[in-house]
Amino acid sequence: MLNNSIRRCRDNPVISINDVSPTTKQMQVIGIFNCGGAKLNGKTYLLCRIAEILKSPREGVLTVPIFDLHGQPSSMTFDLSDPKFDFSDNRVVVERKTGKIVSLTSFSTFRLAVSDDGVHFIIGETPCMPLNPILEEWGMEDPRVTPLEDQFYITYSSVSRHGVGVSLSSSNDFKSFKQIGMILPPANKDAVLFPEKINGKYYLLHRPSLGGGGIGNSNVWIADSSDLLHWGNHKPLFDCETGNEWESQKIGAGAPPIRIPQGWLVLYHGVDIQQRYSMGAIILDHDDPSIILSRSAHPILEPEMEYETSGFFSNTVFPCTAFLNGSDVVIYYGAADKSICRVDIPLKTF
Ligand code: MAN
Repeated sequence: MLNNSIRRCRDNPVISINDVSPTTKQMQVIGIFNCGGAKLNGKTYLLCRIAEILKSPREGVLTVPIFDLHGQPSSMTFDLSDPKFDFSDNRVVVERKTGKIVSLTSFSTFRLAVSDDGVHFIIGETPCMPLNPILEEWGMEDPRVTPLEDQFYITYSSVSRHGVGVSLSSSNDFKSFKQIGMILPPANKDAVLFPEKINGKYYLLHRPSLGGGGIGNSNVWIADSSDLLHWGNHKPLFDCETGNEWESQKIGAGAPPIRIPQGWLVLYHGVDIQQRYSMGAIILDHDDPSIILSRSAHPILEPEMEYETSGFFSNTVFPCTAFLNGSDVVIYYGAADKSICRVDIPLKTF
């Protein structure tokens, strides 16, 4: 059901494939979507994930850019009719015999988008963040940006044959970036940093991907650190076993927490059994963020518009950025792993 209090931007998608140039002439952009964002000098900066493939010489062939073991640009080619592989999940190539993911179907890097009004963006023509060819052999994904002390910290997924882990970089101007390194090894993703120290410690939400070994679910955990590099005191914080169908498969933190009068507001994504991604919210205690004060029973944003229900991975809304703007929360989200959209939601909705 469309909720009247939420206002999707009339210009949605605010950023789409047509706005982006491929990294090289041989590449083709297939999506610009999940983005971390920050405000700086009155402008909105979005670090956007772009997914690319290599143009194929013929129909029925998929060529994915990767880095080889020596850190040199390379590629993997698959015949889409090859019975050895299962291509039914658009995002990955699965070897039928072992059930293992042997490749992604695209390679992701980050582009910077800048706007004066939060709706019209100018997008950089080349990837803006350096890449670690070993840890990011298969790309870098889903950035979240947290303003903290005098820096912007970027948490993101580093993807390689070794798995998906969480890396950290920093910048103070979005022109140069410092790679800090992997802070949580595989399998982990969807990490968001709190924008303030709490009782002298840094806090992080993260999502270990469990379930593969048959024990546990993909739930959201909390950890703390005194230096941003070494994380400990890991505790499960909230889970997907709520009885709510829309978040029954897995959940992951979305945008970095924002301080509202009631506590820390955290937007997250919940996934149902049909792999439909919706957005929920949770409020954590200001002084002890391991205390949950309230949680949405129903999704606050669901895939309903055509640009959300149909795309590279259809039926997906994936928030990674939220700003307070007067009495509204402005959210940027990836729509169907294809484009970037904006929605404004009154704070009172939460
Ligand atoms: C995973 C991640 C996201 C992606 C969703 C939907 O959670 O890879 O980047 O947006 O799936 O495909």
